[in-house]
Amino acid sequence: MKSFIAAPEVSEINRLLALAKNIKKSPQDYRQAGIHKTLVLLFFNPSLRTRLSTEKAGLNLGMQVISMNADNGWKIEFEEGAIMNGDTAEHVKEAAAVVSQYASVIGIRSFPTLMNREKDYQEEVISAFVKYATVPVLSLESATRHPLQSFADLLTIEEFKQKDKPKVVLSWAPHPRALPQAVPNSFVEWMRRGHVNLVVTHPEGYHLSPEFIGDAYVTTNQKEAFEGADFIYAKNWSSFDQYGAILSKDPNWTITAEKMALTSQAKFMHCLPVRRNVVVADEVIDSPNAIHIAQANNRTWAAQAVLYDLLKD
Ligand code: AN0
Ligand code: CP
Repeated sequence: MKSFIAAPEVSEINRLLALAKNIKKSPQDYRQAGIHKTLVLLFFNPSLRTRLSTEKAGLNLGMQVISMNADNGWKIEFEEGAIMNGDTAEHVKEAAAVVSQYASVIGIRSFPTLMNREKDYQEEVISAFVKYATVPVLSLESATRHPLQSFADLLTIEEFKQKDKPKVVLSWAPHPRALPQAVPNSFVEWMRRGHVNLVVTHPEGYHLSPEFIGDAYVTTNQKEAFEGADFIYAKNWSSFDQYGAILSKDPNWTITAEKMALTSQAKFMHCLPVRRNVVVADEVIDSPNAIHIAQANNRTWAAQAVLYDLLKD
C-alpha cells in the first residue's frame, strides 16, 4: 500500500479486516515491523482518538512516534506558483520533502475549509502531501474522508453483527456547529463495499456528494429508516449543496430511546466526539446497546493494520 487516504478495493478491505482482527488478538506479535522506523503525525486540527490510537498503533509496531500540532507551525502554502508575500511562510513542496526525511510514514489531519467546495473536494492539502512526500501518507481525516474511522467502524460492525447482512442506518443528527462531510462520506464509501444493507437518512438539503452516496438508499423519513435497523450510526454534517451551511438544528432529529425502540434492538454507534442531548439522548448513549467505546477501541487495531501494510511496502 503506497498511501492510505480513501477506501481500497473490496478484496483489500477484507484482507485488512482479517489482519486487524489478528492484530487485536495479539497486538505485540507485530513488534518487528516498525523497528527503526519513525511515524510523524501532523495535526492541523484537534484530535483525541485519532492521535492517541494512531500513536499507540505505531508504538505497538515498535515505531518511534512524533506528533506535532501543525497549526502551531509555519503556515503552509499549497498553491502552485504562489507569490508568498502574504501570511504563508513555507510551501508544501519544502514541508513535505523535509518531513519525509524524518519519517517512514507521515500522518496528516486536515479538515475542510467548508468555504470552498471545489478546493475541499479536490483534497488540496492531503493531495499535496501525497505529491511532494517521498514516503507513504496516512490520512488522519482529510477534507472529504476519514478512512481510519470507517475501517474501525466496519470492524466494529463485523464484531457486533448478529446476522449475515445487518441493516445499518447512517442518521444525520443536529449539532450547533458546521461539521465536515468527511465521516459520513467515508462511512458510506466503506459500507457500500461491505456486506450490509445500508440506509442513509437526513433532512432535506443534506444529501451527500453523489460521488460518495452512489446508489445507496436515502430517505428523509428518519422513523422509516430506523424500522428493523441493527445498527444506528449517528453523525451531523453540514450541507454539501449549500456548501458548509447549517440548514437545520431540529431537535426532532436527535437520537432518542423512543426512536431506538423502532429498531431491531439496534446498537448505537458514533465516531466521537459527541454532543450529548443534542446528537443523542443520554438514555441511548448510556444504554447497554451503545457500542461507541468499543468502536473507539477499534481505532487502534485499524490503524495498526494499515500502518503494518504501509511499512511492509
Ligand atoms: C469532526 C468531524 O465531524 O469531522 C471530527 C470527527 C471525528 N467533528 C467535530 O469537529 C465535532
Ligand atoms: N473519531 C475521531 O476521529 O476522533 P478525534 O477527532 O478525537 O480524533
